[in-house]
Amino acid sequence: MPDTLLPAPLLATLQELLGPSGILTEASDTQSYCTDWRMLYQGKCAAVLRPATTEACAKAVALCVQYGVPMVPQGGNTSMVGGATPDTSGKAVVISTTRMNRIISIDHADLTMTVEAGVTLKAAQDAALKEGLMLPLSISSEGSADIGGVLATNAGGNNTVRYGNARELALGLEAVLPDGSVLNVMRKLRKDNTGYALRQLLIGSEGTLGIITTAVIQLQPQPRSRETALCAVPNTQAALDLFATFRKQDPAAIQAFEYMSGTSMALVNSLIENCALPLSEPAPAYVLVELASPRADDSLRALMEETLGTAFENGLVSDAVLAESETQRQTLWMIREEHAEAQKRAGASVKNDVSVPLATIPDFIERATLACETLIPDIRVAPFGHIGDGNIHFNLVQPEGADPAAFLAQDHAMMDTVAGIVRELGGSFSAEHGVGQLKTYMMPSWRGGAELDSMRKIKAALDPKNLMNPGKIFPDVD
Ligand code: FAD
Ligand code: 2HG
Ligand code: ZN
Repeated sequence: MPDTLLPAPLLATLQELLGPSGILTEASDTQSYCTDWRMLYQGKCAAVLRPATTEACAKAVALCVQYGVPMVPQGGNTSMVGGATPDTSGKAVVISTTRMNRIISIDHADLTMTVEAGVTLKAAQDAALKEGLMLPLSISSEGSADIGGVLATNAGGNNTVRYGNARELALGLEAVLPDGSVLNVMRKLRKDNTGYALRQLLIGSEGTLGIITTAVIQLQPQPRSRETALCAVPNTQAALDLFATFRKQDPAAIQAFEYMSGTSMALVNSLIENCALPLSEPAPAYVLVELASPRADDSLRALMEETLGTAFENGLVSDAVLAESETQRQTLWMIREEHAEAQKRAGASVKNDVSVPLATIPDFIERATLACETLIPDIRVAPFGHIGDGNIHFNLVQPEGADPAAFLAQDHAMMDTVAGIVRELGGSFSAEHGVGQLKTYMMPSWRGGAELDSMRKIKAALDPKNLMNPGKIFPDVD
């Protein structure tokens, strides 16, 4: 007998519908789907359903609704907020999109890609690259994160500063709604003001309003020149001033503008292989700036060198290294992209994925650092992030040698301390990773009144039985 809480008739019907590789019930097979990337949540599920088509997905959802079985949509399972992890009851099924993994077409006239939800972001980027195009969304987890997950979380990342979040890139969408019906808004139109933009409701809904199965993604021409530099800066204000300087010179050339604190960089340098600091000495903070252009001339190099030259003279930059080859560029990017992994290796950490108005970032970092160091002496305050978007990952790493569980027991105290300052500055406690289950407790105090009320009404209208990813975004009971 399989190890599952699913009613026998439902199990039999699902097995017939999905085939042998379309349903997993043994705990040894389902375990990895029930734990998040950070290992913060250890859930359980009755089964993992792996439909290979939208039609099979829709039928599976309708069956689950008929039997009252909760469903947890899952893509690459890289959520930073426990969004794709089931609870511990063992009653839910995880619905994984990994077998819906076809790149359907690339359209050179409209510059779009039509792609199924289970394609990894990296595979989609590579397919665009092969055709001389670019899918302009870049996140460190792109090798595992799927198109469906990226849209469901409205992911941001390194190129948001130029191209926007996932939301801005999705022109069309197909999704299985919580009653098993299929919403097909697979249009590739830039202008389409015909009633509500329902695709935008699904984007960023974190699996609570349905399962995204296919999407039309906006592409861009592949840049023909790129310049990348890692700069040491004396403080956060200098990082921000450097951003303003580049923006003044040529706002359209800024492809990425990333911030890394000295503390977070030191963790990368010491804990990740092949990520030594490529500068002569450590600095209080760093910036990774990338410029890109559709032109293949030297103008970008001149822009980078002239702007950094002036920044040296003005004291905004104390040292810098420019990538002289694609390999060097990738090494600089690896140093930036390994911050999450380095912090994972450093022990327990509490993540504050916040955004604040740009001008307030230095004040935010200074005040939040002081407040957290007062709360937990020896805490390692290790912020980094997408400073050009005002998005700082204000991450707090446990004191060296401390007990991880004791540190995590204070997570709400740390998150509330940081969020209090973010609120005063007019920011958001959830910038790009979503609310998931980690931050549901914050929703009533941050999104009260008509805003939370409207969200609940939309949820109740589409999912009256609360079966689609329950316990995510808002607490089931306040
Ligand atoms: P999952 O983790 O599987 O799911 C995430 C949420 O989406 C869950 O609520 C789930 O229920 C829902 N979901 C998944 N697939 C679907 C679907 N097809 N339909 C409906 N709902 C669905 N995020 C950023 O924004 N920017 C970054 O720079 C970034 N960097 C990261 C770096 C690392 C190392 C890691 C581990 C994570 C990072 N993330 C980042 C967070 C994460 O990768 C993103 O949230 C990503 O978009 C999740 O994609 P996924 O396929 O892994 O989704
Ligand atoms: C990044 O920007 C990701 O690298 C991960 O969003 C952030 O680890 C984090 O908190
Ligand atoms: Zn990020």
